[in-house]
Amino acid sequence: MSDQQNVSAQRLRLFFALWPDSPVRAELDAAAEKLHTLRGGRRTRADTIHLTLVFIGEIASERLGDVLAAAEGLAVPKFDLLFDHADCWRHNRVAHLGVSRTPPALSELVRQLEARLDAAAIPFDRRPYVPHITLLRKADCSAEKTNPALAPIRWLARDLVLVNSSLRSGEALYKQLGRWPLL
Ligand code: 2AM
Repeated sequence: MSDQQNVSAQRLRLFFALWPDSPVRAELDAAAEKLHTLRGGRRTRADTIHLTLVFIGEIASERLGDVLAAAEGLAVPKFDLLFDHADCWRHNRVAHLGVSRTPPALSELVRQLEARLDAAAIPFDRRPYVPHITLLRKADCSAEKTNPALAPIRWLARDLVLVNSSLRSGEALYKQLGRWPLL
């Protein structure tokens, strides 16, 4: 196979996300530690904690330019997120933080991204959007364990990122390929 064919055969695994700054990351990681004490499982590494906006998944590398273009010039203001509770999904054993109130600007951001991806014929995961931050996988989500009370964590979302995820030695490796400020 020629180099050119080799490059064009490459696949990426992409998603749009919000990435916390370090003070918020530290708060989220402290919540993960507390949850881990209760539910065990595998903690999300602090530097990979994020909030997914739209999951695109596997896509040919030639389409990267179209994905980057989809995030240009979005008309969404900065917004506040308040992660005010922990929960555990039994179907996939994911322990996470959630919001009681989804800010309209977050819904609008996801809506605009999805519309842009649709317009560019880029497939993505269309499950209804449930904002959550995964902190533990393979957690013990049995009902007799009560979720710990957590001090609400405030996160001011200022920008979004496009991330490529790959596996290296069994560990998720996330690389940011683009960053766009909110208004
Ligand atoms: P999760 O934390 O609930 O698994 C990278 O995999 C990110 O994309 C994770 O935050 C993951 O959410 C999210 N994601 C959304 N849909 C996904 C899918 N169909 N497959 C894998 N990850 C998905």
